[in-house]
Amino acid sequence: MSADLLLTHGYFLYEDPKEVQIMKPYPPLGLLYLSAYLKRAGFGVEIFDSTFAAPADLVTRFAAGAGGVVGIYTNLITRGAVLAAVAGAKAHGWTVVLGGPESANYPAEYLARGADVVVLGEGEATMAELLPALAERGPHRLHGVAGTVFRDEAGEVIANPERPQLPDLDALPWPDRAAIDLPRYVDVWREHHGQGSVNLITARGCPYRCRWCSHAVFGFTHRRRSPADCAAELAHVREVYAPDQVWYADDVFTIHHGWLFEYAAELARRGLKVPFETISRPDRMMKEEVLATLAAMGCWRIWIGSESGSQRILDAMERGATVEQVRWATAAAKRHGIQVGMFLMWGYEGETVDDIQATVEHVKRCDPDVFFTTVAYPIKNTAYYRAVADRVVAPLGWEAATDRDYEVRGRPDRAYYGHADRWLKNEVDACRLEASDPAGAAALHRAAGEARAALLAEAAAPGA
Ligand code: B12
Ligand code: SF4
Repeated sequence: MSADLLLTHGYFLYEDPKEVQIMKPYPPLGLLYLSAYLKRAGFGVEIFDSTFAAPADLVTRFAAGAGGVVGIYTNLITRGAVLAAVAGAKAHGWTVVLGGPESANYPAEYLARGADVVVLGEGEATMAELLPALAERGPHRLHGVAGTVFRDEAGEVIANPERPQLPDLDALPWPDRAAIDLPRYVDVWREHHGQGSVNLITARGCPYRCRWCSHAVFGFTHRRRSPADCAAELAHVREVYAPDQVWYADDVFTIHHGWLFEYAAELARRGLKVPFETISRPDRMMKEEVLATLAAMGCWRIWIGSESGSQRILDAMERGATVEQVRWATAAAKRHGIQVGMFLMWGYEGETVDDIQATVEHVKRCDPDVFFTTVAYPIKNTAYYRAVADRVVAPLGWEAATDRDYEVRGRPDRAYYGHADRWLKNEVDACRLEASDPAGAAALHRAAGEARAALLAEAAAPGA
């Protein structure tokens, strides 16, 4: 019997040379949650996991089972692939439902390009109501199905009321990992990094209001699972998939200290210590006990959104954290034997060369084990987007681009931030070499100086 629903996503790892180089794939947990929930509710669900597949394989799948319902996860990097999947599905008579953060930000655009329904917010309960509604009434008479946007018979876009969020995350079944080839992910990780990794999540939503961050799915709410349920899932993951580590995909893993201590105690009670990486905010790490607990639980690397070394810029972002907190948290993590990964952002509104200089000094001082930079991009429906909306320049048409490609008029061009990257990297590397290789360090300092000079020249004469 064919399934009631085919779930897929637009992330095709081998289509993206950068992703192939990084080779740290995780399956989209949202789809696995949907599958588990809907199966428990009695629906037949199949997942076409695109990660290791080619786009043509997905079209072949559409051709093989013409006329079903397909649900596609969307995020901003997969716009082109999702649009191609929508076209492929429609060509074979499928009804297309989209979910995830990207389609929530652009429902009308996706409906205009072939999607039948866009689900906003959490998908589990909405899909359980939508699937029978689609079967009974078709895609144009979905009035009253909360959490959906669709086109009526006259072609008008209808947005139904929001659906309340699930009150109890423990009532959800665990992600349906058995529906995909999860061991392949673990193997790929192990082959490329020596460690197999699996993702899981202990909470939904983040109440903070960093102006550039997308809250398209969970809003500004925050709900946690119980420590016992998370620990039981971790035990299950370890037993079935034997990963060398896990990734807690939470927005802010240490957001609730009371919960963290309880979870650590639950893991200790079960004798469960699985090494892990996760992300947090510096201000939610400002206790020696938090770092000690993370270390005891098996945290080997903590990622910190540091963003800028300039307090002025952190304040403009409404980050709600200080440069000093990042310094303390970084040093404290290292004291407890936890590596630090740092995320940094160039080009936020109002950033000057002095702010970039402050970031270079800050990273040198913190000396994280690894750091990544991005140039700020305005994601639709964020406070940052709204502030720069009249200056957003889309260099390509909507279909061909993503929110990451947006330029903000009046801001330096990409070459400028390329110089900022070289300035930062050379300066940090130089500092690391100073004691062991003074000549090497001097060469790197020179390279950093040249990058800084190029940045200043670019600022004076862009694109020259
Ligand atoms: C962990 C994570 C990562 C990890 C791992 C990704 C992974 N595959 O697990 C890493 C660090 C690699 C990462 C990278 C990036 N990420 Co990320 N990531 C997350 C994070 C924190 C958790 C994802 C998750 O597991 N959520 C839990 C599940 C349960 O939620 P969900 O996926 O939204 O699913 C629910 C609903 O959306 C809906 N749903 C989902 N799919 C479908 C499908 C259908 C048909 C339906 C009806 C409903 C539905 O129902 C689900 C259950 O309720 C989210 C933020 C967040 N809290 O969700 C950001 C987030 C998804 N990432 C984001 C971004 C921008 C990125 C990057 C582009 C960052 C960058 N500059 O490079 C890259 C892209 C990489 C990639 N290949 O996709 C943005 C996306 C914004 C947008 N509008 O698209 C988010 C929302 C963060 C943010 N707040 O801005 N990310
Ligand atoms: S950047 Fe992190 S802390 Fe800030 S709002 Fe987004 S998820 Fe929350």
